[in-house]
Amino acid sequence: MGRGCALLVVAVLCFLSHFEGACGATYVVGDRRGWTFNVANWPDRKIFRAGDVLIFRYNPSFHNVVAVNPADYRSCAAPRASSTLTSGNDRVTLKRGLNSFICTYAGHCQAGMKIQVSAT
Ligand SMILES: [Cu+2]
Repeated sequence: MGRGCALLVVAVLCFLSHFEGACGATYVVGDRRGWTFNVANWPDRKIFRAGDVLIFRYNPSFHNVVAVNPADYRSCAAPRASSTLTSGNDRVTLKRGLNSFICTYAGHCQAGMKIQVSAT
């Protein structure tokens, strides 16, 4: 099979199954500022797809990343059992639908350290 055909097959697989990692775009949350306060509007006017990867860059001494449901996103709360990302350079693959993340350090989410991304 020729190279062009192989590329087409990959493209079709991506389209059909949102192949994790193989095809998705990668975004650094907050761009140069990284994962920090007032980042909540960073997703505006961007188009995200399931399988795209978000990279959260931050100082792990002061911040973290917790995936939450939409209600907890609005109220800036996270269930105690939530798994918390703490590496300072965390990669998260988006799933279809709403993907919501907050920092659970006191007051940070309320200060806009939260993002909600809708992936198609
Ligand atoms: Cu924080």
